[in-house]
Amino acid sequence: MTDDEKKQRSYRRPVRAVLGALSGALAGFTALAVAELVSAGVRPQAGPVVAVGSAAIDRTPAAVKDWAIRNFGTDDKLVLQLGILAVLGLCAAALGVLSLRHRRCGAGGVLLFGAAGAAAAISRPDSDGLTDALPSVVGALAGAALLYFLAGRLECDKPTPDRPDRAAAEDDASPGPDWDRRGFVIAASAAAVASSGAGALGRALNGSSSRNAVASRKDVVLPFPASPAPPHPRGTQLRIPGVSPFVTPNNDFYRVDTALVVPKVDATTWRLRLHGRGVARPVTLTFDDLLRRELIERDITLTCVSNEVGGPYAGNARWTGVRLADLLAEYGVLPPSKGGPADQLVARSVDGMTLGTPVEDVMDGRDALLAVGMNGEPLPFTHGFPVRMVVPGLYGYVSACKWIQDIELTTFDAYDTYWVKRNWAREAPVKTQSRIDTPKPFARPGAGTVMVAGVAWAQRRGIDKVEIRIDDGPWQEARLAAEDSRDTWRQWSFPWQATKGGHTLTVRATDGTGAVQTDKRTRTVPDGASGRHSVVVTVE
Ligand SMILES: Nc1nc2c(c(=O)[nH]1)N[C@H]1C(S)=C(S)[C@@H](COP(=O)(O)O)O[C@H]1N2
Ligand SMILES: [Mo]
Repeated sequence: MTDDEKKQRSYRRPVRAVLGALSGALAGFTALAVAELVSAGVRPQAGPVVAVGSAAIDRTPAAVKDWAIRNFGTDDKLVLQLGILAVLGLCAAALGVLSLRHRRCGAGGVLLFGAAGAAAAISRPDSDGLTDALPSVVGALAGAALLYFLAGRLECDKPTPDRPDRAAAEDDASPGPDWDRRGFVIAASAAAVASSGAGALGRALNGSSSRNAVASRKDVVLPFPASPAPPHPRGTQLRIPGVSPFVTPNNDFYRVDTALVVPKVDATTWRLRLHGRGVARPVTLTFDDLLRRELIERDITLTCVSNEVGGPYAGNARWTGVRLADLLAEYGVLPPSKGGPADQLVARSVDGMTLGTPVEDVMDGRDALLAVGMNGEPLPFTHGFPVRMVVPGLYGYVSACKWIQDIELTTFDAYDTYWVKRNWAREAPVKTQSRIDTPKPFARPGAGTVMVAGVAWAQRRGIDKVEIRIDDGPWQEARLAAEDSRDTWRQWSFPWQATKGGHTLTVRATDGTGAVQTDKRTRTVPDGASGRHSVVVTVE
């Protein structure tokens, strides 16, 4: 072999590997595109990426979920999906390279991924059974067939000891002397075009299945509530830049759920089943049944158990809905304190989530709602359209079921809900918390009067006092904004005479029972973070 020939052979390897990787990636793309198209005929949620992503969410340890929420916030699902696609892309490329030597293994690998997707789809709590496997299976078959074919086009005679220089005899930097360049290019291009078409068609079809839901939401006219919320007292909203608005606009309202694809439920076909222990007359209600009932409107602050001290997962909205206690009573439910046999209300959503709420809390006189409206409009899809629960004083994961479709009366002994199975507490009343919204951490305000302001919450108990401490100084009382209700957060402000240098500002609240917010730091797991929020600033 001449030096030139050696050089050429060393080119061929990388070129071949690149073409192999490309075949793999293309096969992966085809598999996903075909799966997307098939999922349109089954259920959008049965598509492999959504199924695997949802299964991954279910199996994510609480600590990791917490970390994901902390770092990616509401983008956590986008990050997860991109992560899955990146991993799939790399694996597909690797299978492509593998198939250069072992065609069957490469194609078999694609089928294995399909099997994993199918298994994930079938194991979803909202799965319709075996048909949910179809998108993954059909997609994988298409991908495997394509890879097998493309790898065949790339096949060449490897140099063997008795024909050491055959491969080197070719004079271009192609994968091998016998590779079917024409066949490869034609097949690859055709597959790319066809897959793009199939994928786009699948996307469009999946989108149209949600069109009815969108239309049904547009058609909702919320009746005027029989019991409207009183207007906000004057002075609930401070005029201080940087403080969280008293009412959180729907678009800014935090979102925490496990739904990789936001469920789009058609209100006209939606049903709510109420059944279980102590339900004298089980019933199935329609959306119109709910709207025809007496509606109430209440301001309620919702908080997530995953909210860190000082974190953003709290929001305040004006909710419209049916008083859940009245509805339960009408169908014969008694709270445990009056001899009712059920102490847990399990709410199930269309996406298979389960949340367990103490029946006693729901029926103790607080305004637990089956909400249909949020800040004057039908619930946004992301916040549970058409109907969700809202229970003042309890963290969202034990009370605020979105996209609800089933209420079962049972006991805490008999059933553990989704997050309880994952080591979160069975019962989780909201802990008293306060947050400094302004100044922001590491701000550099000028010396003189600096307005320190924020919000504090202790739903059901209310906020009676907020205090601020500068460095290790004494606690000084902040000025409280007007209280709207015991179930809403309350703004506060403190004019601080700031002196030059670094300072630590700490806040603590006292709730309506006189209890001072603890300084004992705990993690969010199992029943919500405790401790006090501090902000470090440098006064210039
Ligand atoms: N169906 C469903 N409902 C759900 C959840 C969920 O994952 N799925 N998450 C709960 C949690 S943990 C919280 S804090 C609230 C958040 O409601 P939001 O997204 O409207 O703010 O919804 C609750 N309801
Ligand atoms: Mo939550």
